[in-house]
Amino acid sequence: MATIQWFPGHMAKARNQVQEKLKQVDFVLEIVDARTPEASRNPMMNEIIGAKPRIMVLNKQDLADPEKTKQWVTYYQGLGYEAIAIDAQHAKRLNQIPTLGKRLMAAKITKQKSRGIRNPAIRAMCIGIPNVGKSTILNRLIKKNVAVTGNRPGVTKNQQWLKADETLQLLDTPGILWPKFDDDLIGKKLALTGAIADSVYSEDVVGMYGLQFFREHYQEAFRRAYGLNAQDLALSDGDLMIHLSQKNGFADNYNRMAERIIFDARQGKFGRFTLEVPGDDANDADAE
Ligand SMILES: Nc1nc2c(ncn2[C@@H]2O[C@H](COP(=O)(O)OP(=O)(O)O)[C@@H](O)[C@H]2O)c(=O)[nH]1
Ligand SMILES: [Mg+2]
Repeated sequence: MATIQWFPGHMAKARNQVQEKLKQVDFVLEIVDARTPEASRNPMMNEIIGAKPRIMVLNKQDLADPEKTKQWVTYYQGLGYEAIAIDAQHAKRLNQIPTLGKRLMAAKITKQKSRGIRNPAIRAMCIGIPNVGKSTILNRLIKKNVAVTGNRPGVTKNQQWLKADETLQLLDTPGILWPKFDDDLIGKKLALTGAIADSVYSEDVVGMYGLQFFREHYQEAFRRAYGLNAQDLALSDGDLMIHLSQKNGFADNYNRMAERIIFDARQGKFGRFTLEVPGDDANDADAE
């Protein structure tokens, strides 16, 4: 894959902005794509969030492999975070986020109550790379409860707080960090799931990654989707790409077949999938 630049200047700016906002919240909703939880995290996320309590939100669970999503939730809980898998477009599990937040902040809420504060408030912000669903989650969580609750003493910048419920307030703008896609494998995962723009990667490389991944990990779904027989599946990756290209009428235009594989993966033609499991990658930020 053509190396994609990861501009240190841009990163520093985004990081500073997020760190400024972090000072105003009690905890963080770190949003990741359940199909690729680690690749869809900024590698400096832990450093940036520091000791702030956090809820790992594995979004787009509707597209991910349910078994692997469970593994990820357990994995993040094992690291001491709250963790929940949701589908931002459906309210049911999403509505557990305020409950988790209150559990995470129980000590603070108790303290406020003991000081006579009748309606304790806890504050959070969403953080994540582009396209993981931050805006969708925020909008869903606040429903119609939009409310300006004014600035905190000592906070100079105008900051809007939105009410998820009587206790949980959310910063109106999510913190956006960039993925680190100068790593080949991370870049391919982000491209296949549509997290990065189609213009910044080579579809032949990403399509081949998809072919290799699905034939290895979701072989039955892949076989069925393309009507392959045992003989086809015995072909090398390269020969299988050629075969598929011809079978689909693209002749020797393999790039078009590669594009088709990417498209089909995103459309769910090979079923729900997850590209990584805990501990199988060098890009695992917590496993140093
Ligand atoms: N299938 C599915 N799509 C989602 C989910 N959450 C968000 N999306 C879609 O993902 C895309 C990016 O979402 P958005 O909220 O704009 O992401 P942001 O860049 O992090 O704010 C949009 O097309 C959403 O409709 C989800 O849970 N499941
Ligand atoms: Mg957004």
